[in-house]
Amino acid sequence: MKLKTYTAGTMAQALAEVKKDLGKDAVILHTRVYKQGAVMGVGGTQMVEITASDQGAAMPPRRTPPDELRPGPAARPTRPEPRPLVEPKPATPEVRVPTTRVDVAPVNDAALVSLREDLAAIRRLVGQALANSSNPGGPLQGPLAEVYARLRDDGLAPDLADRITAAVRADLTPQEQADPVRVSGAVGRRLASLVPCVGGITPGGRQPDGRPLTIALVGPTGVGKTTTIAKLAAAYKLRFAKRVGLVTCDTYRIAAVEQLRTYAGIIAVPLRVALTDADVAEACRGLAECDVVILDTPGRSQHDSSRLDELAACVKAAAPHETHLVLSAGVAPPVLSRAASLFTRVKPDRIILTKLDEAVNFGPMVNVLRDSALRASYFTTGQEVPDQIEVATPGRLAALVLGGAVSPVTAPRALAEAVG
Ligand SMILES: Nc1nc2c(ncn2[C@@H]2O[C@H](COP(=O)(O)OP(=O)(O)OP(=O)(O)O)[C@@H](O)[C@H]2O)c(=O)[nH]1
Ligand SMILES: [Mg+2]
Repeated sequence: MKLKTYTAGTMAQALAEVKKDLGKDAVILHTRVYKQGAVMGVGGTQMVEITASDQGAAMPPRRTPPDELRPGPAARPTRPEPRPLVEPKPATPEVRVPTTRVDVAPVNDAALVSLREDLAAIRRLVGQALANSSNPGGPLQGPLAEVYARLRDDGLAPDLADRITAAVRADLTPQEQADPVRVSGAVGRRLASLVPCVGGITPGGRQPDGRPLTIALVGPTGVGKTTTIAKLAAAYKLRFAKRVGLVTCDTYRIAAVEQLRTYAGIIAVPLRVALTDADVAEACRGLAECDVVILDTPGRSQHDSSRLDELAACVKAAAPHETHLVLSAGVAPPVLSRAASLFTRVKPDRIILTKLDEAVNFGPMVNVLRDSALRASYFTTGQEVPDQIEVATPGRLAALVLGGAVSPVTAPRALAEAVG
């Protein structure tokens, strides 16, 4: 199967390239529109990227799984399948799903250009309407209106967007407000000032109470707690040469202990498994010679309040110096804020945002930090251990809200290399 990516200035040009290269039976697997050369989401040239395959017809038919194999409501979301441009009809087990084909010709270039211009105009109008409806200083104009629309598009709370644009309007002269680069720079700085961050990895070692630095990670199921613990343990041990010990009280699933045991083995750090709260306290005492002790906890549904109380008791038994609430940036904004509010029972004092690489919008993360009054400690940007974790910084999240890339090219260096 031939799989290729095509880039062009318009959808029509990109489709024509696909057709020329792969023929008219080409199957579009993914399309993306992005701005090249944009400064924090402003300006730049719009580009269209298409990923296509030449063998749509060779793809096996999708079958509907029997009921017992279907994921239940608690199952983790799977990665989205390539989105066809034409949705196939619902399948039954007996019926073969027709292969999705895209007829790439004929394409009316002029119509597409005009459609794109109309969409851009609508976007500008909506941005201006939103800005005008709530801005006490009168209608926003030009680049400031455009950035305002971008902030709201990205899910930033209206009051925060208003506050930022009002401050920028007061900071810049009318001439400066006409300059997109100045405006996006000023908005980025104002936005960053709303992102509270811890600002560095806490040095391990004996704390004032005579115990090793003890860190607990708590959060909903599947957000990346165990993976992040492995990344932190590796950073403390490999980068800072600290003696690290791990404790887990996630004994509800055998696989959970095995997952952490595997990481502990690779990083070569001791692991203690605790069945009860008393075991947790005992395990921490047993690791008193370490510089850093990290507690892994079972994922808890935010809807299960009795289990949240159990979790709080388990964390209390470890008496951590830091309790990080781990939240996945890949979930819908209401889920994110509900989790943040319900986990207050466990008394977290900082937030780790994971799966930035899967996030669609970043504004909701700024909202959550503001609403929870907690500081961000780390961001994680992928599954790889020990990389793809970084110290959370205000500028990084602000740049993401304004359209920056999560990609490792622009990301700060991995924790294991960057700080120390
Ligand atoms: N894309 C992406 N995946 C991640 C990231 N961090 C962890 N994961 C993946 O998320 C999945 C769940 O990770 P775990 O570390 O097991 O999550 P957990 O919170 O310990 O899960 P439970 O113990 O079941 O509650 C795994 O497939 C990880 O590889 C990240 O930053 N980005
Ligand atoms: Mg886990």
